[in-house]
Amino acid sequence: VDRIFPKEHFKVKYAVDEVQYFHILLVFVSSMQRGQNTDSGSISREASFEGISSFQVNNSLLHPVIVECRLTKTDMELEVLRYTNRISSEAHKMVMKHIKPGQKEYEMESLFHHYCYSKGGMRHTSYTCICGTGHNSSIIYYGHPGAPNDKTIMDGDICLFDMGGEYYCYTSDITCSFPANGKFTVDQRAIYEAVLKSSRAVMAAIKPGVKWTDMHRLADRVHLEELVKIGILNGSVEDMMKVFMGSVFMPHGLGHLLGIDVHDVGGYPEGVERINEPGLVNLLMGRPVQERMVLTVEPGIYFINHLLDEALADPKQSCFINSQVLARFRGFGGVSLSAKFYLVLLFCYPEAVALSYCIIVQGVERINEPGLVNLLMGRPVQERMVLTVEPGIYFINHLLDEALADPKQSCFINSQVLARFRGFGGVSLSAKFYLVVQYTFRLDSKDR
Ligand SMILES: [Mn+2]
Repeated sequence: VDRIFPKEHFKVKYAVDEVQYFHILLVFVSSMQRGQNTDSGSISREASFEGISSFQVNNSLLHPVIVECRLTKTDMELEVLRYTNRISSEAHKMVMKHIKPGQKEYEMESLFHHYCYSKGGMRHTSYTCICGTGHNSSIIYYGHPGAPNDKTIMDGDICLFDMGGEYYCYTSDITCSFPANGKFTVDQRAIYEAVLKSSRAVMAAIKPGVKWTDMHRLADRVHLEELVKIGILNGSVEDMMKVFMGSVFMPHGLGHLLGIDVHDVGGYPEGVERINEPGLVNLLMGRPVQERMVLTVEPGIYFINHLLDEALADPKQSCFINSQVLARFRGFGGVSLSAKFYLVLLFCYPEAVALSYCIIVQGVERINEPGLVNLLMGRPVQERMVLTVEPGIYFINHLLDEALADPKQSCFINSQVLARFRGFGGVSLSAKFYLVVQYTFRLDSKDR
C-alpha cells in the first residue's frame, strides 16, 4: 500500500456510517452474523478476530436483513448490472464471430475472458464458463474442472455457451445457443425455436405479483407443446404436465435471482417452501416476483441420455414418447437461451481472504524486525530447495514519512534528494535459484 487513506475516504467511497481500521475493530465491533444460503445450503463464514470471545455475539440477527437488502436493487446497482450484461453480451457476439469447427471449446472460453477484461475491465467471470458443444451441450454444468471445455468443436455441433462477466462483484449470466458452423440443421432449428418460444412466453407473462413457480410451469408447457409439434411427444400436454414430462427435457429451474452472486440470495425466505416435484425442486427462487428484483429467464431443452432412459422405463411417461423420433435426437445436446429481466429494477461483503504464507517450521522462529519479519522462509538454505531472489527498492510515501518522523532514521536521510524520488515508484528484479546437490545454478536471463 502506498497510501493509507483516512477513514473519511472509505466513508464516502462505501457510503457507510462508521469506518474503523482493522486493529481498532477489536474494541469496536459488538455483533457479528452468520446465515445459511438457501441455494447451496452453505453457512456463511462468520466474522472472527482475535478477542471476539470477549463480546456478546448475535450471529443470526443480521443475515435475513442483508438478504432482503440484496433482493431488490437500487438504481445504481441496476446501472452496474446493465453494464455487466452489456459487456458480456458483446463478448458472446465476439465469440460467435470467431468460432470455427476444429477449434477447442476452451479457446472460446479464453476469448470471452479476454473481451470482458480488455474491453470491460472485468477481471473475473461470474462462474466458470460453460462452453458445451455437440453432446456436451446437454451437460448442465459442463466446464467444471472434471470436464474443462476441452473438446474439439466439430462441424454440425450445436453450441451452448453459458458465460457471464463480473464487475465489482456484480454478476451477469448469459446463455446463447447456436450452430458451430453458422447453419442450423432442421432439428436444431426446431429445438431452438421451441426454446425461443418459451422464453418469449415467460417474458410476456412476467410482472410483479406473478409466482415464479408458475413461470417455470409455463416454460414447461410451451416446451411440451412444441415437442408434440416436432413429433418427439404425442398426447395431451395437460396429462404430460401431471407426470412432470417437462423436467425430462428441462431438469433445471427456469431462472434465478441475480446480483452480487450469480445465484443471488433471497429465493426462499422463511415461510416460502420449495416445491418438491421434478424440475421445480431445482428452482432457486420460490417467492412471487417483485419490482426491482433482477431475474434470469433461461429455459432450455436438453436431450440427456439417462433422463431419457428413465422416462422410457417409466410407463407413466413413456406412453407420451415417440421413441423412433426421439432416437434421432440422442446426442443432439441441448439448447438454452437466457434473457435478463428487470422488474423496473446490500451489501457486498466479498470474502476478502488475507492469506499469510508463513512457512514456519517447528524450532524456526520468525525474526521480529522490520523487513525480516516479512521474510517467508527462516531456515538455512538446503539442497533441492527452490527459492526466488527478488530484491527491490521502493519509494513508498507512508514509509518515507515514518522514517523522516523518526529521529533515529531521519538523521541518515538527505531529504532534498529524497524529495526527487517521491512518486518514483519502485524497481524489483527476480531470479530463480536452485541449489541442486552442492551446485548453484543461476538461470539465464531468458528464463527469468
Ligand atoms: Mn443461470
